[in-house]
Amino acid sequence: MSRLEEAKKQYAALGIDVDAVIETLKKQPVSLHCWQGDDVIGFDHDGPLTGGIQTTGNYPGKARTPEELMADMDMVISLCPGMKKINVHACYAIFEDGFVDRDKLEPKHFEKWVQFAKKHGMGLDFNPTFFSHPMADSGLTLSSPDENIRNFWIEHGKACVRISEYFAKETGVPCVMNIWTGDGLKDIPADRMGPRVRYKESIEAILSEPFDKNLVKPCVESKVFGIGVEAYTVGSAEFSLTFAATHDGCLPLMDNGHYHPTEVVSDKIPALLAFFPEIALHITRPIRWDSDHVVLFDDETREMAKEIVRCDAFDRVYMALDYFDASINRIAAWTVGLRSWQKALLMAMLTPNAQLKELQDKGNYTELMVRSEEVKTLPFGDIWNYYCECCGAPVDGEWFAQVQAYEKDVLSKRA
Ligand code: RNT
Ligand code: ZN
Repeated sequence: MSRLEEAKKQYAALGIDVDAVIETLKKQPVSLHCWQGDDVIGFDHDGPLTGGIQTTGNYPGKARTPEELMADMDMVISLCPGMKKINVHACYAIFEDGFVDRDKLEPKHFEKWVQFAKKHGMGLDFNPTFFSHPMADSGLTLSSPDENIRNFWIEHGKACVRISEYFAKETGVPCVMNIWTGDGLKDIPADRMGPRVRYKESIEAILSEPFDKNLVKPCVESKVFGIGVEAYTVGSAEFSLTFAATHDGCLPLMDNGHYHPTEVVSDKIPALLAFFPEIALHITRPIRWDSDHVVLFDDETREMAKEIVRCDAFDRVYMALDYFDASINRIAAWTVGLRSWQKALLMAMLTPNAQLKELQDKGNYTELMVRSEEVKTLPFGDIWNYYCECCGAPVDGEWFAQVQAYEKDVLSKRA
């Protein structure tokens, strides 16, 4: 018996049909963020990354043009199993007939992204970019006390709603449009509520732009703090969650880098699913602060995946990656993160969840611990390799050589 057959047999003994798992998993879209390829810069400005987020490192080979970025994404897509979507930020607009500012963006500025998504048969997600722009220099955008600034960003948000709907219509896949701003203050505020009320009204103004709720899925992403915004974040967890809960069609988006260090998003997923029809995730790896490190196959990543699977919520959770590491080969960073999330999902599905739940419900906590521990050493690696093969993706041990060759032939030539 081959290793694969032996492994399948072991899972079958636990009531798990490996082939059925693979058939299901390979149809679940994971949104691949375009911003790992160029350190969250984009194509619409020359200035630095702002908004309380930062990339560190200057590993050679970052993408400088849409063509380079898309070529790099082609590579990542080919190296990872599973279905993908492409996640684009508004600052990645491509101007072929002249620059326009963010409040004037149109679908045509993203036509190349649509072509790229269509080439791969994928959907697109979208994000207004409320940072890295002169109108964001005060640190406040949608919550600014300056009406001109607020209106500029509201117009940007509305333009993004229209672009999101265009994405959905073109690709035939709903577009998740995530609203995140770095709005906040470095030091103790004298007014915590004023900015939040303005933020609320601004998001409401953006969402007053007409759109089809089946095509565009607006989200609000919360955050606990940012660099230079240590004392106060306008879009806190309570703000964002309550906004989503009180605005029909708006989803909460949890980024697992955006909570206090002992909080875990794995525990928040089922809490939100008890109330919201749909939720969205940014999957990242926090270290001490919102560090946006590359996702690994670590305990909390696995726990988050488990909750999606155990809650039977693939059709209710929009999964997107969000990290940016400029200190290592960016293609490898992207690939490790996406493969890790795929591993976590596969392992979650290769867990006898129904049996473990029954042990919990019967109060059989001793056996629950024993069985949960035994699952950890099942021959997961054989099934992972099989899943990669089924998806036409390289197995572990085979893909990195391709990245090294690409670095030598392509990335190292980018001055
Ligand atoms: C920042 C948020 C946000 C960004 C992207 C680029 O802390 O996580 O989602 O990472 O919009
Ligand atoms: Zn995020």
